[in-house]
Amino acid sequence: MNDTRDIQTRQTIVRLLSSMASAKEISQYLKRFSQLDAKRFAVVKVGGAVLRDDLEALTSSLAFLQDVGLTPIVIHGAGPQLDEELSAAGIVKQTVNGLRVTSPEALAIVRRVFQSQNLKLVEALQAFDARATSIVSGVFEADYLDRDTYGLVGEVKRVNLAPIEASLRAGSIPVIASLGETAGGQILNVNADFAANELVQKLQPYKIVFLTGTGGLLDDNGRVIDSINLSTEYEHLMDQPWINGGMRVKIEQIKDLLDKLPLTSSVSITKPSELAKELFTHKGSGTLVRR
Ligand code: X2W
Repeated sequence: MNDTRDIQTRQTIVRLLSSMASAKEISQYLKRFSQLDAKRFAVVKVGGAVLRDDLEALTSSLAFLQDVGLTPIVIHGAGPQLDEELSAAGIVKQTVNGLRVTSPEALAIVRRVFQSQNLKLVEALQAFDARATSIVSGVFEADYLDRDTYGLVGEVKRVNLAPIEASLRAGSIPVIASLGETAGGQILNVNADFAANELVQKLQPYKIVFLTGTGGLLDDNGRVIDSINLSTEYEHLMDQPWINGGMRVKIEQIKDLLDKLPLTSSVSITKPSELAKELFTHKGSGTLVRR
């Protein structure tokens, strides 16, 4: 890190410290995170909408973590970008249970878009003087989910950590696209939340953060819900008419995920500009999901 950047970083830290919480509070978290095995710190899932609308905040928040000696593992989607590019190519969108039916001609576009979105984030991080490694293959071994229904869509069967571990050893942020590959070498389109869940189950990280455009789960007035406790509130929440389709799927997935994680792990949903606040303050930000 050069001197100017060093000073800028310190200034950023001081600004964050004074605006978010006491220095004592932040140091406590920093110490706890630093003591964890690098693989166990955090998995951050970035939705395609965040890459499109909030790249700068995302990049600076991730680079900040690296500045304080932490390396998050990033996995991203590209949903809105895929909608746009596929539609420009005249391919009509069809989804079943929230998953994109993917034909061979759509898959060619899916691969290209995933690669370009992945590079966009990696290059943005590097432009910020952060070290980041592009990983677009070799992590998710997959099988056809149901070829008749979905076409070239994958279900993750095995997660290969080798490329991620190599990146972490070099202190570089692994930036992973959610493409899968069959044993026979066929590339498949995998939903990024599903891929993130498989990755998290394998890594068992301390923090799991979903970065979304909404910055959390929203109540019926469109306000972010601070926290939900799934062991007591799940049934009640799912009965609410204002829980829409996308949110319903997300809550179901998070419940399923939390059941497979140690009690010390937590899942939260927030926006990129509040990532540091979420990680380093008692109050956190966005929606904390507990069980
Ligand atoms: C998703 C992959 C992208 C994704 C799709 O084609 O849209 C399937 O549906 P977000 O931005 O995280 O939603 N794949 C099979 O999940 O991106």
